[in-house]
Amino acid sequence: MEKKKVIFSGMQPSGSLTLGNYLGALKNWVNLQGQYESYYCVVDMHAITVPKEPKHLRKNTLEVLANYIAAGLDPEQVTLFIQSHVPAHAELSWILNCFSYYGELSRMTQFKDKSRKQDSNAITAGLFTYPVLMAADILLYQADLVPVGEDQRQHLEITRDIAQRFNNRFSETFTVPEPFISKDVAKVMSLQDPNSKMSKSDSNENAYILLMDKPEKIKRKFKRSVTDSIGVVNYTDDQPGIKNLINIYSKITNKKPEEIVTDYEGKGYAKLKEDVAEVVIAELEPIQEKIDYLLKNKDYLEKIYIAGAQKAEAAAHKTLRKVKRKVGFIPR
Ligand code: AQP
Repeated sequence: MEKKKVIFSGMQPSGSLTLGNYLGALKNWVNLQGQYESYYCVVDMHAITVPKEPKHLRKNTLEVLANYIAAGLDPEQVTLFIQSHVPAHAELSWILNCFSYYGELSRMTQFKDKSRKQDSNAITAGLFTYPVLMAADILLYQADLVPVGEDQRQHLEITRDIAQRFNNRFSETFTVPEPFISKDVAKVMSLQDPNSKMSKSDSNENAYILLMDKPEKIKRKFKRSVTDSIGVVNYTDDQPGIKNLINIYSKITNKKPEEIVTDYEGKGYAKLKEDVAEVVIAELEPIQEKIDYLLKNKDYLEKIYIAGAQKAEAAAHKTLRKVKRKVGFIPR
């Protein structure tokens, strides 16, 4: 039997998951399960690259795991685990740090964006080397494919560069992964600034929809979403707020943007906002019921992440042993 291709991806528990995380990545992961050997991780080590309250980190880590399962990831079919439970991620990350360059890391858009939001004295080395830890996450599992949103394409490129550099310096060690970006999902943008992506760590809670937001909150956030003064529903870059609402609507209903524009001819923005809220609420309702159930059953979540870490650790160790030998570390 042909060996299944390997998939790895993860999300940060930097908050609870947003509609952007769901439409941009998680929904795609669910569609792919079964066809691949899949590892999905809650990347808590990435989440501490910016200041984070320990009690919030603990809460968000379990929430993200619950969100994964509630959205449809099946722990019987995929390996679900918490990054810090598998120390090989930190170990490989250090080694890869020594094969990554200051120049290439300085060009990362996410670093530039996130460091702009921090006090310049509070930008950590961890934030700077974030893409190297991400490379370690992926390369440890010899992943063939990494399903992420469009916003992560640049980090995937650096992962490929690091893998190729290491393979060229020593010998074939890492599978060079391909990004797996669903074509029909543009970035989901902030509801308050439609030129920036929707992010769970945004300081303005009206900017994002959380998978856990209750219907009234979802309606309110869409109602307040920033649009423009043109007043006609069009799918164009000149109307980024409306374009974002159409993208969300389209992704959930599978209707083409042009069809949606036709449906809203002569109707105002208020109607579009109401309808987008309705389809989002309907999509999230069954997921929310499961999230509530899972968060009341922490023992079950614990069983999942313990079993997941054991499986992940076995695969990760194989790669790490090889890497250590190649760089010249003496085995114990
Ligand atoms: N707005 C988005 N549109 C489409 N895809 C998105 N993703 C995130 N936001 C959007 C995808 O979700 C996955 C999770 O990535 P992450 O949690 O590791 O970090 P991130 O990309 O930095 O996500 P956030 O929500 O913006 O977190 P914070 O606020 O902490 O930075 C990735 O596959 C990403 O592409």
